[in-house]
Amino acid sequence: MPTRKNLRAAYRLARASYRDVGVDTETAIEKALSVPLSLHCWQADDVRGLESRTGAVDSGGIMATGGYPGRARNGDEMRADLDLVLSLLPGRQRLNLHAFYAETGGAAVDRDAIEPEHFARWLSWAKSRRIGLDFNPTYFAHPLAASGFTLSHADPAVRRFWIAHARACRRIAQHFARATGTPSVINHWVPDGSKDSPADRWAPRRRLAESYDAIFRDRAVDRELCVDAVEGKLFGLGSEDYVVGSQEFYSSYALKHGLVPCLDLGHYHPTESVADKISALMQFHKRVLLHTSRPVRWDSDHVVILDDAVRSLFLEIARGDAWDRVFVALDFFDASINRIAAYVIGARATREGILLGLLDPSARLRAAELAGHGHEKLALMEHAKALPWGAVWDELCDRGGVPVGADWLRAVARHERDVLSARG
Ligand code: RNT
Ligand code: ZN
Repeated sequence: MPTRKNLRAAYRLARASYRDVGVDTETAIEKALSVPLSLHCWQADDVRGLESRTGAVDSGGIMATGGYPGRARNGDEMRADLDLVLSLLPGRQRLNLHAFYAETGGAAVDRDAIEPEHFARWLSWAKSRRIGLDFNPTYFAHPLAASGFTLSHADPAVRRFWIAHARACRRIAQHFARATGTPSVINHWVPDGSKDSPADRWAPRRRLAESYDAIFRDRAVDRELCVDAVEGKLFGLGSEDYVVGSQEFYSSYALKHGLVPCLDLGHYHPTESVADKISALMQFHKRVLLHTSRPVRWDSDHVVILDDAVRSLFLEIARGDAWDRVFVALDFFDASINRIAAYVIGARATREGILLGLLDPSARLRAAELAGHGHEKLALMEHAKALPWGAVWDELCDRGGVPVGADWLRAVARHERDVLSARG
């Protein structure tokens, strides 16, 4: 572990290097610490949920693989793990809940009947930690999702069930917003689609739009408090040929209805750049929701690392100075490694990406480009890669009051020995 004196010395030098290219590291650190990251609760338990029924039903297009010991088995264990995670992350965090983490005290409450009271324990935990809550209807892992269709199902009774679920969820999100004093982002993702060439691509999309119309018609929900986002994708497990809620469907629907499009780093063709979509979508959309994830050959939801996709995504947000127009949320699940470490790695990598975006010498680069000096722009871009950002990141962690470097691993090892090893 570096001494505080060495950390400070390294930071001073780094600060000077950045000053040379016109970047103020102090401003960057302050801004990078202030961007809220919404931590997905579902890494803690491998996306199983807390309903007694789950396990037997199809996972619905997503899958956590691996058998590392220590998975959280109930809400209390999840919250205990999340407490440790929060203590190791610099900056502001939120918690992102899924509806099937309702705690009903053993009572069978189906998803169309959930109420704010079923999230009372999550809410009081969040309030005592002073963090905001985001939310997601759970349109998967349920018998009425087993066909692969939910809001776009051909049977009106099935659609009605999921519409009722979504309406219940929006009221819960609004309740969270009022109770925590911060708007709740609610993200709608449905697994709907087919494995093989459907005979009809039209009707499910018409039904999906109609179902959403019925959901968002609810006048009892204030859209300032409950911020609705919609997430499309290219394909999923069991929906390889056709996804009803595709990118075109959702960006158009969101634009027409003033909703927030959600872009997940794992939801596109491997050669598509999500970063490039930002400046296009944001000409028209006021805000976007970003799911940081890592697709390895497919939408595998690996733990986020500081890869090119993450870096270029936040570079675009920084260059467009769009921080007030994005919501950043994590979305990955890996059951093959320590789950607390998975959170810390993914959340730190996301915030590192944010810091790196803020440290970009964009003004210089733009000036070189405008002057027609392409060679100078390219040379500066290459130079920027070699600037000592690691020292700035260490300084950020230190100011954020959390372990520097990989020192957090010690706390994770202790927790594994004292807490996780006792879990069956
Ligand atoms: C699935 C979407 C969605 C889910 C979560 C659990 O492909 O990315 O965001 O991962 O709702
Ligand atoms: Zn996602």
